Amino acid sequence: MKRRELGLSLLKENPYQVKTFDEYPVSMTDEEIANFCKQIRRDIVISTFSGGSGHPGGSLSATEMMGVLWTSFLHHKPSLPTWENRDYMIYSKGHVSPLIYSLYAETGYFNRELLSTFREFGSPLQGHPAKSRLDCVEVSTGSLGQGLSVAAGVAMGLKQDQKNNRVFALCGDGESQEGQIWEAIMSAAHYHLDNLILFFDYNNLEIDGWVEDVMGIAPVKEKFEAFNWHTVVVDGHNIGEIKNGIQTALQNKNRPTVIIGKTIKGKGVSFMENQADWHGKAPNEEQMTIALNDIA
Ligand SMILES: Cc1ncc(C[n+]2csc(CCOP(=O)(O)OP(=O)(O)O)c2C)c(N)n1
Repeated sequence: MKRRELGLSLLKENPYQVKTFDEYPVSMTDEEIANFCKQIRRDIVISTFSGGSGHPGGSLSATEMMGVLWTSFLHHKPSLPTWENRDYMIYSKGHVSPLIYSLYAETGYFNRELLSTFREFGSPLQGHPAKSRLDCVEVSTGSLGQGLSVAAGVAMGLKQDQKNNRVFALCGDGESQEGQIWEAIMSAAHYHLDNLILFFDYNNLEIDGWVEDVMGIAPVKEKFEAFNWHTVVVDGHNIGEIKNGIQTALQNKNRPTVIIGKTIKGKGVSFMENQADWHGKAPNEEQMTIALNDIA
C-alpha cells in the first residue's frame, strides 16, 4: 500500500512538462521528444515500483522507438481509441506493459495517476495489456510470438478494404525465437504488406540472459532480407535516426519493413543497463530514487 501512495504522489508531478494533444501525430522537436521519453522512463520506473513487479528492462529499451512513433508518426486520437482513421499499434512483446500504459497516459488516454495502480487486482492496468480491461488496447498480448501474426492479418484486411491506415508492431529479439514470428514474416512478404512496419527491439538480452547464448538469431538483417523484407537499421535510442528510419519505411512500396533498433536493455537507468536480472523485476524505494536521478 505504501508503495502505491508514494508512486501516486510522484506521478502527480510533471517534471518534463509533457503536453497532450487532441490528435496525433504532432510536430515536435527532437528535444521535446527527448523530454517525452524521459517522462516515459520515469513512469516505467514509478509504475513498476508501485506494483512491486513488472518488466522495466525491455520497456526502457524500446522507449525512444515508441516515443518517436507515438508523438510524431502514429495517427491516433486519445479521446476516440476506435477512430476509423487510426493507425494500428500492436505490441507483440506484451510484457512491456509499463511502456505501453505510459504511452497511453502521456498522450492523454487516461490520467497519469492511474499508473500507480499498475498490476493491482481489479485495475485496468494488468500485467499484460488486456483489451477486455482497457478499450485502447488494440490486441491483448503477452504470449510471445503471436502479435506479429495479428498485425499481418490486420494489414492484410486493410489492404483488402483499400484503406490507408498503417500497422505498426513491436517485437523482441528473444521473442523472435518463436517459430510463429517467422511464419508471420514469411506471409507478410508473400502478401506484399507494405502497410506493415515492424520495430525489432534488438537489445541482445532476454529473460534468461544473452539471446545468442540461449538460441542464436543472428544475422537478423540478412534473415529478414532473405524473407524479402525491406530492412532499416537504426540506433534505437537516437531520435533523429528513428525519425529517418520511419520516414524511409513509409515510402517503401510492395514489401513490409522492419526497423531493427540497436538498443540497450534497461537504457537510461545505470544499474539496469545490460542486466538480464532487470528483465522482470521492480525497483525498491532506494533503487527508484537512483533511477529517477539517472533519468533526470
Ligand atoms: C509464449 C511465451 N513464452 C514465455 C514467456 C515468458 N517471457 C516473458 S518475456 C520473455 C523474454 C522475452 O525476451 P525479449 O523478446 O528479448 O524481450 P525484451 O528483452 O525486449 O524485454 C519470456 C521468455 C511468454 N511471455 N510467452
